[in-house]
Amino acid sequence: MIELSAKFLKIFGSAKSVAVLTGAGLSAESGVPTFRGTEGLWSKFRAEELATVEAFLNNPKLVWEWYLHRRELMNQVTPNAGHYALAEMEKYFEDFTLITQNVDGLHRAAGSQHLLELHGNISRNKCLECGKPFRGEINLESGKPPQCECGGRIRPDVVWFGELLPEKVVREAFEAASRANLFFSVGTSSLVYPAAAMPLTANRKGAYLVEINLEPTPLTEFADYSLLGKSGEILPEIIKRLPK
Ligand code: BJW
Ligand code: ZN
Repeated sequence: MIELSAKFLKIFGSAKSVAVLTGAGLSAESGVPTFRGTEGLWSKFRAEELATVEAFLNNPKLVWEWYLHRRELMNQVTPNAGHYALAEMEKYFEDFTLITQNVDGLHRAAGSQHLLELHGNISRNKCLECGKPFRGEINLESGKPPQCECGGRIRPDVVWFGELLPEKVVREAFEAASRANLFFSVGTSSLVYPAAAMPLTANRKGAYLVEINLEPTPLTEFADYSLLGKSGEILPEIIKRLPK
């Protein structure tokens, strides 16, 4: 049983508007590797080598191999107790927004409805030039990824460094952060913007800010309440304390 502060429980029990931002740490207990850290995806490859348009243009085959490898992995994993707890939390509040940086689709699989995917979704493909969705097979045997009818190269529908996030999604996320009474930041290193600005916006507009992470992050000093530990253990404990 995890000790939870009385102040937090009071706010949790009376909040009308709740927003949650999640990162790779939430899916770690499902077996999806995080990005940073010694076990992270980028301990072998540097981000700039793979998660930019330049990297894709320089070596589309390498970038596609990395994404197909991760897609394969993500096809085999299932939501964990943290994903299910957030899907459950949604039912208790009049206004609830789940904002995720994750591209793995696990929140949807767990049943979350009001979900904003900031960095896209790894299961989709689109054209690099015209943005049109592509539903065909990705076959790398020829050494060249498929092309769109416009001649553009097909790429994963995720957001790389230096690219703009989907406009409507970001706008709705900042709106949800601005009106929240309570904001949770869960399993994210709080290093990547604009996502990292969302908890700060919420806090500046008056939300009580809770951080759940294995370790302190640059956000921790701004949090009203920091819970150190696994999100798959802490979130279910929090849900148990909701008034019936
Ligand atoms: C657990 C746990 C458990 C583990 N329980 N916890 C200088 C200053 C400010 C900004 C910039 C700057 N220079 C450039 C920028 C902008 C840039 C940026 O933020 N860079 C920073 C790194 C400095 N941002 C962008 O480029 C964004 N676009 C943009 O800003 O457009 C405007 C613009 C245009 C042109 C120029 C400049 C600006 C786009 C960002 C796109 C991010 N894309 C990625 C890849 C997605 C595709 C893919 O999956 O391959 O998104 S990067 C990667 O990082 C991925 C993630 O969503 C994102 C965040 O990572 P996350 O989720 O926080 O994971 P980790 O691994 O970092 O952390 C995991 C955490 O979990 C850790 O803290 C663990 O402790 C914890 N944990 N197990 C609880 N069980
Ligand atoms: Zn196209």
